[in-house]
Amino acid sequence: MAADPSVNFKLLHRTCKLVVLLCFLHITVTIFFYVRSLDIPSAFVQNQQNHNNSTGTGTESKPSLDAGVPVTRANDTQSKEEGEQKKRLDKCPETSPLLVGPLRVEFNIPVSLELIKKENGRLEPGGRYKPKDCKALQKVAIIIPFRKRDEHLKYWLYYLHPILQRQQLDYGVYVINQDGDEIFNRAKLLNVGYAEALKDYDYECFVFSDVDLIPMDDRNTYKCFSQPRHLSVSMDKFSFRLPYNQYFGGVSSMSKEQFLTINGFPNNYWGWGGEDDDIYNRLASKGMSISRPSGEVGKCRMIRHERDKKNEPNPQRFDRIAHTRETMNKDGIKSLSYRLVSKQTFDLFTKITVDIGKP
Ligand code: UDH
Ligand code: NGS
Repeated sequence: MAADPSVNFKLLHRTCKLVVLLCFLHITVTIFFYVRSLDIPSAFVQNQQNHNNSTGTGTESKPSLDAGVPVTRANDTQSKEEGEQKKRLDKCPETSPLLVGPLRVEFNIPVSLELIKKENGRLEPGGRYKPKDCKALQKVAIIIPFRKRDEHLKYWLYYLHPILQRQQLDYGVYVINQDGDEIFNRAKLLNVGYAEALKDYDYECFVFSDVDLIPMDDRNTYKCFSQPRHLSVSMDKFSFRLPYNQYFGGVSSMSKEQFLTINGFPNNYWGWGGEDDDIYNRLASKGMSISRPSGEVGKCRMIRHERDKKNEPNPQRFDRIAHTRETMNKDGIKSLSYRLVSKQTFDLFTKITVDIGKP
């Protein structure tokens, strides 16, 4: 029997209607979910609440910040998370896991500032650094007394920057350059370094280092201890021994508190010698003892050099160190005076040039 064409047509028509309806439903659902995925509803809530506030209905007394909650929550949460991440940064361990121990130190290899910069990509201007994965235990200013020793400074920067970074310190390097050609005064330059570094950052520890001394072991941490620290304890030039028990020259460290307890360093040792003994006397007179690393860890090399011009041995040094106790309260950081000539922020260090006068 032949099928009735009108019945077939009706069936087709119904099927088509159903398909169109399903498509419409599908599109509607898709649009609904798409719109929901946008932030439109929260914006809407915000506007609504703003409106409520402005018309004085209900939430009037609440600050309008409430209104923005849904929109600002994303930012809020983000900044809170960032803040917490900063807060959460754990303290660096007491002993850095990055240390390697004994180091080869030699001064016949060519080094350039470019190379040093390349090898220390994470330094901040002025020779500043802080570890990114943990909170450094101490903020350390490294102070270097300086005049016309650029070649030595290059080696110092070449060796010390990687070491200090492995030691996980929050540090800055300050080269205190004596302006002019008057007689050199190491201790006064160190006082200037202390004062100038504190203008930059809340340093809590100060390492005073000659420019020609390089540690041969990175376990000799350039930080502060419960007692003033002598770091250059076994120098190659002294056959890796201490020249005498009270020796405090070369490289030493002191906390801000320790430094202030002894009224800083003497300002009146012009020329070579004795200023480090005066510092030792100051510490001893305040009942402090000297902390030192072992002879093995405290090994260091000095860059050989001739005596500098205008740094001849100071003939008054013996007399001066005999009277430290009487002079130290008058002469020191409290009575320091100098004229700042310039402050230059280089990639690898901050150079402070000062006129410190003359004897
Ligand atoms: N310094 C300078 N420029 C100078 C003098 C001293 O930068 O003109 C700084 C530098 O950081 C140096 C520190 O002061 O490391 C101590 O000075 P120094 O190296 O002269 O003292 P040191 O006791 O040597 O190390 C003394 C001279 C020994 C000469 C030996 C000749 N064979
Ligand atoms: C002492 C000096 C110190 C000096 C030390 C080492 O005699 O300043 O030798 O000198 N004291 C006096 O002169 C009173 S060095 O061999 O490194 O040139 O640091």
